[in-house]
Amino acid sequence: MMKCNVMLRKLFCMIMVLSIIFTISSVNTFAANASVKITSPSECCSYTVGDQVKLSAVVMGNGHKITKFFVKTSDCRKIKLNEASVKKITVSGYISTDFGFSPQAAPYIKSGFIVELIPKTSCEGDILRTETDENGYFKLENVPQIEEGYKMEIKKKNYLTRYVDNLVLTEDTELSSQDSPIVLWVGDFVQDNAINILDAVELVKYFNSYRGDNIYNEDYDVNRDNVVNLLDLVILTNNFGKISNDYEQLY
Ligand SMILES: [Ca+2]
Ligand SMILES: [Ca+2]
Repeated sequence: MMKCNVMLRKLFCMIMVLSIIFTISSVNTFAANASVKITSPSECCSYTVGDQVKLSAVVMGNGHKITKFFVKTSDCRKIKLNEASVKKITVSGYISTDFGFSPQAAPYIKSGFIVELIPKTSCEGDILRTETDENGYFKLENVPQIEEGYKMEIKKKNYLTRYVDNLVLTEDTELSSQDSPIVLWVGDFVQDNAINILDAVELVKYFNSYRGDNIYNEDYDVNRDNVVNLLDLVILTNNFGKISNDYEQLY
């Protein structure tokens, strides 16, 4: 009886393995340039037999999805499904702001904008992140070209976060140029996606302070001229009342 159970178990395993191989093989017959990838939960994870994974056949190039498969395995082996060969692209651009500042202040103002690409259907570990250099330039390389696209967030301390809801890219893309950068508005000191009286109150706490004195805080020296004064307040006032949703959708 025991021996019979072992035989049955081996037979069952073989059937399951063959069914997976057959399924993947059959996907590849849909088109010469089709590839198989895991669409759920994510191709970046390892799977244990018994997990349910969702496979799809994708024609690389135009991202058209042909069909979907569900594969359910149920024995005790641990398997690793290889990452599908997904086209990788480069996403770059320039970010700046809209108020005047000196050339000496430019590196401080233009650097440090954090750019994140967040896959619309994958796990958090897949978030791609970089930040701008002193010229406001950023570049993300080896970005998987996924048909579902990305959400993009651009943020920096004291700036109003800018969101892009749907970014579908199929080739290397420069999102903005040095002459026409993506603009972020300054003044969201209390970072709640709105520039309002709460932010003004914070700035006023440091009003008329100079670099080197006890009150000065460069976070509130918006134009980085070593003094927190009326100029900084005017810049804030120009953005007063704005919320993140007021940004134009970029793409
Ligand atoms: Ca705020
Ligand atoms: Ca200032």
